[in-house]
Amino acid sequence: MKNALMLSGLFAALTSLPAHAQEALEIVGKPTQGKMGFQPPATELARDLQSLDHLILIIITAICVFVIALIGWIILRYNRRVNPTPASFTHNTPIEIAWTVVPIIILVFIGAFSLPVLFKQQEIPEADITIKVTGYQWYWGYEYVDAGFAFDSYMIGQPATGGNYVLTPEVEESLVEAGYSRDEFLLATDTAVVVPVGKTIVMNVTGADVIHSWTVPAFGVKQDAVPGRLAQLWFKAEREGIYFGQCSELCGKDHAYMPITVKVVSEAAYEEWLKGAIEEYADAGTPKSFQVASK
Ligand SMILES: [Cu+2]
Repeated sequence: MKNALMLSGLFAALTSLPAHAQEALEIVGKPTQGKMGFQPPATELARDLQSLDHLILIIITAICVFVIALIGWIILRYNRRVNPTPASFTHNTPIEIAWTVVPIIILVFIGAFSLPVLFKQQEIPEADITIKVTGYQWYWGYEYVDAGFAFDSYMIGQPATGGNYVLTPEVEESLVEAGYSRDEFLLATDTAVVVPVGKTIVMNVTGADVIHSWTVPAFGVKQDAVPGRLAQLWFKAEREGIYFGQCSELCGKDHAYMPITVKVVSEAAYEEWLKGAIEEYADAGTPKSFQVASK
């Protein structure tokens, strides 16, 4: 028994080597307590989405100010005291034309900026790396299609990793061991999607049981994972770091506990990780149990 323990410890130590390649990674894509706004964009898609959001925010603010000013003006200028004999006309053709045409112009203007962003998301470019992601109740499975291996990814602290959804000292220890801190509880997973910086990643997204949604805010991607369908999304991360996401389609009782961790690393670190991962996962198919070795 002791020997077996020692052996498994040794195995864990050896096979966790690939993870070392990304240990110094900065955590970039993460929600921040008490902050508003977006996470720092790490892809062109996220930048486009955020500028579109800013543009629309300006437009809707202007519309709201205009409408509130109109209401204020009417309250002050046309109340019963100030204006005892109201006008009795019911039509005003120029105004009716204006309030039809002006919104059309505003919508076409918004469309001119939003549709190109939508098309950019939806037109999937040629992939440098293809990953199939499957949503399960309640974790994600990843398959590196070109390299022929697959692994599952559980939130650190959920039952499959020996936790009970509570930040106990043991869970905190697991977090630290995997290179995170207690702040990343509910975000960090035991295994991470590792991708090289500056490469086009195409994710084929599906669900195994119910609808999930694979979302990483800093990448500007969100795609429903629907059982029986294969949807696609793409991203090209521009900055090395760790990025967190969440399942974003209510999928059952543990929906809140199936986060997403993506590590964007240098090409050399990716190659190194890939070698280790191929060895570690090649024969495993899609592992269904938590593996100590796969932090
Ligand atoms: Cu979910």
